Amino acid sequence: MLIQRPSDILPSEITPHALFEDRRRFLRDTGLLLAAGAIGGALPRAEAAGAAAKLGPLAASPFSTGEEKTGYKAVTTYNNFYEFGTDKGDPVENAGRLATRPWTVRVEGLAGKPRTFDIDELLRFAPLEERIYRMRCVEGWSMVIPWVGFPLASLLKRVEPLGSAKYVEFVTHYDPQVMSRRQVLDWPYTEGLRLDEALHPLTILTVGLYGEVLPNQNGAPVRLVVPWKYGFKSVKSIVTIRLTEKQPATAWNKAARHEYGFYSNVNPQVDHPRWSQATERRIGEIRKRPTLMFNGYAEQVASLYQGMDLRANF
Ligand SMILES: Nc1nc2c(c(=O)[nH]1)N[C@H]1C(S)=C(S)[C@@H](COP(=O)(O)O)O[C@H]1N2
Ligand SMILES: [Mo]
Repeated sequence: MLIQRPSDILPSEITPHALFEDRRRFLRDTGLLLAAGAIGGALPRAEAAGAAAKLGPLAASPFSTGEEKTGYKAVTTYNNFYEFGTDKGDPVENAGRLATRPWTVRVEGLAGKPRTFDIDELLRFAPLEERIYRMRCVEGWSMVIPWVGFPLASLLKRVEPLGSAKYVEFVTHYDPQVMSRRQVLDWPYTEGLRLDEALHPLTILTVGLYGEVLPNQNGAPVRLVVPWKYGFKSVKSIVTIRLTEKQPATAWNKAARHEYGFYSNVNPQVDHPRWSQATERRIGEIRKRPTLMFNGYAEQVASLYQGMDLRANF
């Protein structure tokens, strides 16, 4: 469907499948190879932390799916977090280097009461809920993840968005000391939502999964989850949330604008230029299952897009 002009070919090559970054290079680039050598090849592992702190008490959510959850192991070892390498197993190996304390999240822009929140304040900000959501990656796989978090709306309302605010921009942490220095994407990774999408009750900030504090590879200490959109909208390790008048640029759209649109709603009828989005493979299963419109959340979110051409606004 989308025809690429020659000038677009290079950025369009930047895809999860075309990317290659071997582990040695990652370690060398971040200076971890020496450190690893010094301790006899033992590598920093996020799970070395062992007992993740339990979160709770957790309220159950009516938005949770009753589908079988993807196992903890797969959820925490098969990840996309390109700042820590582009292979699925890289984040669990490398993200342990990220210090998640101290950490603040600045909520700013077109707001009456812009504020900086300490992460420990965010953990107590609103009653924590367990939200068991279907997640769908544009690469064609999906998972069911029991997140722990609270609606983004409760945080946004606290800063009192101005009438001129139409969008929300999310900026993530970037530290070349512990993250990849390869310009795989234009770091820091950024994303955006329309204000009504950001205020939708399904949109949550998550601080945990499986009842425990979020592992670094899943976006600690705080990460967005928007279950009706492709996974790349659910940005990890957020440091700034900005209310804006104009539609914000997004990291993947900047890298390949014909392939990753601003909306990125899960849509089995609109293929990625190089892959069908009609079916998906649930991690842990062999068979393919049909992908559902808005990832199965159409009843809750379709009205947000009434009258919009979802092919033009992909
Ligand atoms: N900062 C940041 N956030 C990110 C990504 C990333 O590379 N960097 N990858 C995205 C993609 S493509 C997906 S599918 C999900 C994966 O989340 P998970 O590893 O917790 O399943 O995180 C998203 N958030
Ligand atoms: Mo993804």
